[in-house]
Amino acid sequence: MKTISSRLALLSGYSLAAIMMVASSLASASGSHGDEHAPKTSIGEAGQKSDVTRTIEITMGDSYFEPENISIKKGETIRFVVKNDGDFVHEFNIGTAAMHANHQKEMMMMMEHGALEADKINHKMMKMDMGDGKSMQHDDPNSVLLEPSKSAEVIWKFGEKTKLEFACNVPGHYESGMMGEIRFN
Ligand SMILES: [Cu+2]
Repeated sequence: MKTISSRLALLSGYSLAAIMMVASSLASASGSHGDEHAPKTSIGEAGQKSDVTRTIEITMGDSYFEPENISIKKGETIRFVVKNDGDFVHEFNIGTAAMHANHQKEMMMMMEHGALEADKINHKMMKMDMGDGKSMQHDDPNSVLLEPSKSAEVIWKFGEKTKLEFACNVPGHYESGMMGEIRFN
């Protein structure tokens, strides 16, 4: 649901996210890193077009997903057709809560480096070598990052029953409610 309060929450989300970043880095320094390095098989894998059994349309707004939650079966290959109907950049990302938390830190860095702005993606900067042979480019098969009015597909094969979420990890958005449960049934 698009409400005035969710928009306000989004606008203040950037400074809030900065504070939360500090809090989470302190927490991870003293605690465990969770399952951020868990094998991909725990969340599933990139799916093949020929295995798709169902299409789920996902609409992203400022700052919500429609539908709010989704239900899938283990082993199912789903084609997600994701559309950004909002005025800001949004992400659709399949993962565990720990993976999302980790990715939020990366996205905060992208924003600090100017690779990601509130309403646009700086594609040139995304491709830049970060010094370790890696770039900030988003080409992971479990996610898509979209500018306003853009749409894209994610084909994903789910594995065994796990606790999964779909989420937007643009700074401030997850906290504003841009996450939903992926329920296995
Ligand atoms: Cu978002």
